[in-house]
Amino acid sequence: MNVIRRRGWEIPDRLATPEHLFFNRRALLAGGASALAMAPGMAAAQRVSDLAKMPDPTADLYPAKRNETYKLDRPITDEKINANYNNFYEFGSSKDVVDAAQALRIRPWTVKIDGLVEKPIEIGIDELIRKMTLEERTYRMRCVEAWSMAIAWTGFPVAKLVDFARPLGSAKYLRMETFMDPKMAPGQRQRWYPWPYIEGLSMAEATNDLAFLATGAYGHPMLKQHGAPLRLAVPWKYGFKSIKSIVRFTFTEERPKGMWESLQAAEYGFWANVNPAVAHPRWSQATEEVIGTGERRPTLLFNGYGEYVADIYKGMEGSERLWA
Ligand SMILES: Nc1nc2c(c(=O)[nH]1)N[C@H]1C(S)=C(S)[C@@H](COP(=O)(O)O)O[C@H]1N2
Ligand SMILES: [Mo]
Repeated sequence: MNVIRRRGWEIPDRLATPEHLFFNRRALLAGGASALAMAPGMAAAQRVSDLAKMPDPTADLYPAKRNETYKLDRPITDEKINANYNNFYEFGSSKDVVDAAQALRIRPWTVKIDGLVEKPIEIGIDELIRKMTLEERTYRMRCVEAWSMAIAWTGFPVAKLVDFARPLGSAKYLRMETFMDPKMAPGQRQRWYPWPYIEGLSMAEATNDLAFLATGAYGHPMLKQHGAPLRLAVPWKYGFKSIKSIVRFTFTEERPKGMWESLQAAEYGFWANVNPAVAHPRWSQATEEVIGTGERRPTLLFNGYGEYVADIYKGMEGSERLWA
């Protein structure tokens, strides 16, 4: 009897349980104030249109040469679909954040590297990017909400940033932090989220060749909604680990606690490797909707990247490797 027609990439609600479901109830309790806070002002709109005219200072580095090591088992998701279906809670809790995300100011952009390093530094994004050799990689991306995409990222391995940072032997984890600017990002005015967005990797994960810092996608500098100007891509882990718009890398001895982990430790564990055999506490992870195709496919262990990353987790089987 269901006669509602959907485009392939619009997942029926029953299949796509959003990361934030639990918190929506609290949003409702908070009343209309949050809805008002989300309305963009005229000044912001003006600023956005001015910025849109600014050329990207690294545009000449694109497209970068593709590294053919990482092959896809499906076509690359059309950019128009990918660019209009995003999780970026700083700009709203729906998938439709593309307009709101245009308020993100991506220059000047300073990246801080600190914690257990020989010498803490701050570096401008353009200088950092030019110190690295950009390459293109095609990766799958699997969101814990049970949808997936395939993307051509441009960027450099996290391992190169680690080399550049010169961490001390005592560093066990890499903690990453997104910008914090509630004036620019209306989602950050919603105080029930413990902003800023934080994520972390163990040093073994961070230095695995698959761990990638993306500065662009689809052959050009990154669109704002994808987490410009610097965003993590760890394709064997659930999407929420791939933190966007990073401003700080901190090497730590203590395991960092991600924003989602702080909110719901039982659902968004530190390790959170893609595993079809272990259900999220509220839904199965056995299959995924391939955005843009209407197709459902079986989800693969480590999202199909086991040959590169399984060794990292030897001996951790059955532990908190999946859902904390
Ligand atoms: N700072 C920040 N990073 C984030 C998110 C976010 O809300 N804020 N969402 C995460 C989630 S849940 C997913 S699935 C991916 C989505 O990336 P995409 O919009 O480029 O597909 O970004 C991740 N990184
Ligand atoms: Mo996600």
